[in-house]
Amino acid sequence: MSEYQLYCFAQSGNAYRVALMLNLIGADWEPVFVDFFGKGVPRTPEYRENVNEMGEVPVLAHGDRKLSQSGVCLTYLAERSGKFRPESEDERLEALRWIIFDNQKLNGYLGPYRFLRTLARPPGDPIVLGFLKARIDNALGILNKRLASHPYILGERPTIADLSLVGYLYYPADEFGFDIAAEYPNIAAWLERIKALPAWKHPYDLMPGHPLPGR
Ligand SMILES: N[C@@H](CCC(=O)N[C@@H](CS)C(=O)NCC(=O)O)C(=O)O
Repeated sequence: MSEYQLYCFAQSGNAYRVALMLNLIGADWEPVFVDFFGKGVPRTPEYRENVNEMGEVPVLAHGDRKLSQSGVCLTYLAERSGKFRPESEDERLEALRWIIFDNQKLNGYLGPYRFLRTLARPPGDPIVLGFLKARIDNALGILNKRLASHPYILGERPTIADLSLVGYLYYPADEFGFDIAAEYPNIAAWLERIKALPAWKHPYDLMPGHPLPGR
């Protein structure tokens, strides 16, 4: 068995953050497929009892530990590997600030937006989609402005803040109905910088479950 197991599925940008980190640090890891769309596994009592009481993916298993919340998983891997780690107290606080912003306001809206627009059956209410899109545009504008003066979120090198923020941003534009890279040039350049890191992989090449059966 590999050292790390990641409970995940290909369409989850929340899980992609951790899968990407594991790959970039060269960890010995394997995915554990969670059937989210077919069997709704995270909603089952067994999953909540044995894997994650919060009913979410990702979960990072390491020995006796089962960690959830991608920001916690990224922090754990950064502490253990020394890679993508914010170093000073100021850097740690700054990384945490961007990870919380990301989880709540950027990918925290972008993931549900894509889900309701493209993956849910039936699709979401247009009024809800419109609300989410306005919040997403605001958050992407904030990120694009930050990246005008910073090659990476904290400065000159990539950290877990970057790996959190890329969560959903490599998925195909047609899944969102708008092209983030085309609309936000600083985000586009930053995505290319991260994509150039050795061992970078696309979410659909890193995690199981793509394409969805029958789609
Ligand atoms: N803030 C969490 C979000 C995790 C999350 O919402 N994961 C989705 C899958 S992409 C999920 O499991 N949703 C099930 C639910 O909310 O009931 C993280 O970063 O890990």
